[in-house]
Amino acid sequence: MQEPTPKGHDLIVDDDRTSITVPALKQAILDNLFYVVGKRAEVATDMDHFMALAYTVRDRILARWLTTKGDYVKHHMRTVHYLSAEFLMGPHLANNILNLGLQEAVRQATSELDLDLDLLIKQESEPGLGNGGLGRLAACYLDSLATLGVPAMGYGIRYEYGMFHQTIRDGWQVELTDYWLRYGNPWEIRRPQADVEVAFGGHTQSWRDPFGEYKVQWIPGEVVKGIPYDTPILGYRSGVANTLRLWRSEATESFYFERFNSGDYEGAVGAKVFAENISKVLYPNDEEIRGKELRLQQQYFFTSCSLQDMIRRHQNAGHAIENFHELCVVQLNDTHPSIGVAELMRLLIDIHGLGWDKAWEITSHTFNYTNHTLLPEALERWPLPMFGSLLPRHLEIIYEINARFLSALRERFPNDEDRVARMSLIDEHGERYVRMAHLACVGSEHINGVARLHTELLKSDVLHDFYELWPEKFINVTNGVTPRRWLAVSNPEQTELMISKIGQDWIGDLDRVSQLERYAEDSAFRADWRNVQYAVKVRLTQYIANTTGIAVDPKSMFDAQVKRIHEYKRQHLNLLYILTQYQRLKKTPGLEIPARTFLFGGKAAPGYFIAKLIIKLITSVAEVINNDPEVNQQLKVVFLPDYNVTFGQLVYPAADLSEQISTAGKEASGTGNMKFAMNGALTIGTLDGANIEIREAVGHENFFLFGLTAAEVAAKKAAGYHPHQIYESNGELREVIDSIVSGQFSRGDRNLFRPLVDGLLNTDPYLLFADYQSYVDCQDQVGKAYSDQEGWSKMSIYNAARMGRFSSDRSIQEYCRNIWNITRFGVDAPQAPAGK
Ligand code: Z57
Repeated sequence: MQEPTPKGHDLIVDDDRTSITVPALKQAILDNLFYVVGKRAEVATDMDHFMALAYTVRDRILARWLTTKGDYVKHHMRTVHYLSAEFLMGPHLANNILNLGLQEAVRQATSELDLDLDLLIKQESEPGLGNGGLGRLAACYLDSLATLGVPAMGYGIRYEYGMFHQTIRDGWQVELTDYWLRYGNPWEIRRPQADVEVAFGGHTQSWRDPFGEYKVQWIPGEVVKGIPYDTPILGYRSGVANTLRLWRSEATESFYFERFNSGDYEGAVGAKVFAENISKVLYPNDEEIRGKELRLQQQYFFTSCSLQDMIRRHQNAGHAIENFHELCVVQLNDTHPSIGVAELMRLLIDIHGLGWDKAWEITSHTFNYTNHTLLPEALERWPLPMFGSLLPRHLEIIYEINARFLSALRERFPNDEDRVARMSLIDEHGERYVRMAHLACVGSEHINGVARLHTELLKSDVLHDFYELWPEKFINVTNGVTPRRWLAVSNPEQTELMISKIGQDWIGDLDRVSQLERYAEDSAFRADWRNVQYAVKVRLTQYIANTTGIAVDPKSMFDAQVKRIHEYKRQHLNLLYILTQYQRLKKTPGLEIPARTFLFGGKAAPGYFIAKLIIKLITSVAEVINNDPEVNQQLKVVFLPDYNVTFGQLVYPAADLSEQISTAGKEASGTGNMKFAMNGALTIGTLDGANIEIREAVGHENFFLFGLTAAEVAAKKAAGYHPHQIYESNGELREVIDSIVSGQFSRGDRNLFRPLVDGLLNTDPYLLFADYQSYVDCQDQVGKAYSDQEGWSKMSIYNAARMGRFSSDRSIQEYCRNIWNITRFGVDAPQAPAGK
């Protein structure tokens, strides 16, 4: 090894840990393998080589990371703090290599070492610290924040066990735990010196101080420690690396030893278990929160850690607490961190000695709230007794916020006690609850929905009272996804073809993909486009064969629905069409329809029986159809187990058709819809969430629309909806339903799918029957359109070329301008070194 180069003030020095030449990278991989992993090359496994490469890449991030941090402090930059209970980052290695501009150099270096880069990339187990859309959105936003050079930090929980792994046994979902840290995590750095304490339980005491001021002290029952683990988040060739800071809960030595030394061994062990449980496991429920106390502990834990950390860093940088909101802005990702409103008040008043009014001025100018759902069951409420025993001081503060809020409300709307009861932070109808969305609304400067329709429905419906009171707080920011991970990393074949025509600037500025439009009319390009699509489908075909043993034909249309399994997303509507086609083929053998492979992927919440039954129905239908020689040349059905980010990177590029078929008014935005379309898939979808805006962008003629609108859905429900009548009057639907009930897909068991079918016949809350005919007709049109390959390719290219608006870079620019009031970014960022 060469002597280390002496380091000056500039952290970016060209030595064996920062140089990006191929010989230096080779040397660094070997060096890390020996000194960090502790293995000789002769005996090293693929995992060892992955680790060595990951450390090599991390070394090249560190100077950027520390420089970025220093710059934010030095220039007193207003900083975004994105608080989220979930960050679904996906594997880091390939993304970091891309963002550093090291793709070619690393490929060369590994190949000269006789290592297979793609194999090494596959070794990384993904940090599955999220359920679905909400957690993945947070990850895309971190990517864009760093790319745009926005001073920002992500704050969350370092769950020891992330999203469960799904296996399929006998057609049913079975959950396995995800111990993602088993082989170590090369990307994170533990920072024990930045730990904080978080209290729970106990009671409060109040008194008057010598000046007659009312003071409160919280005497907690338990105290735990939060230890931060930091992961660098690189921008795409921006030279910036922001921080994702995740908190791990541990026992405080003092609390433990106090009990231990006084002979209370059980108490000591109990305190340790209590503390360590908090960051142990991610709740695997998407869109439904039941009032579990551990979940509230998790929310308070990471929110308190993060706010204390923000205050400490603010003060360490030499700023007065009174200016907190000028330098620190907080984005609440759903209501999960909304306890932060009460916690910041507590910290400012009880710990930092501010008066109520000043504390409220700071708090209400710090927070902003993003709502992600219209489903009533997903709006968080905590039973008052539980809340009060876990967070007694916060309940007092919430009462005081509420008292002031309601008295202002009564002034504005006199003699309207119904309104007061509807808007109160406390739900008093029967059992009492704390309403977290109301706390978030009252404590936030801005409230935003995640797609145009969603924001309109928030204003007209779910948060209508708050909109009437504070119309200026409401704003829409349509979601976006990062083109780095979802195109450049996951679809290198299409990326290369695009670069050959329009260069590579679009990766950092997706509006520029519009340059691709003119190639839609170029038949030679369309042929190239189809060849690329075919190659990507072959990749997925091999993966499907290896994991499920099912042989699918890459020449068939790949029709994909990958997302959490939920009734409102209507995977079972997709099934109704598959069964319709099955019945048609059985009746008319040789019927001309283009061959289709239906791909499903997604996890069901472990306690969500109907969702699990939908998986069982998919796998049961798959078994019958795939093994029926009369139809299996034209129809294949595949359920891909353990759908996750890594797997999404394989599926989005390979799909021809994207299923976005939620009941209108139920999907807040959707983001998978964007990933598919960017990769050139056409969408079959309802006028729901961001589908509406995607359809506008790509052109109505390049989108397969069906179904009722949100307004029609509401009207139909109001008028009295009778699914049974539709069943009676629609012959094809009746045959399909009858075939499920007959036991044809359950080895004669007529009861297995009864709960699902009965739900549809009796109530059908998500209106599958109402949309059935429209969906079937639309799917038939899709089939026809696919037979015209030239026409299909045109539509596909127009989709890919018109998705610029759905880059998360655009979303983040809107947040900066309209919500965070951040104007200074990019310009202060150090420049990336040259290199592709
Ligand atoms: C979640 O993934 C979403 C909303 C929630 O309230 C919870 Br809890 C989890 C999703 C929405 O369902 C999607 O429509 C949306 O695209 C995504 O959040 C990101 O905004």
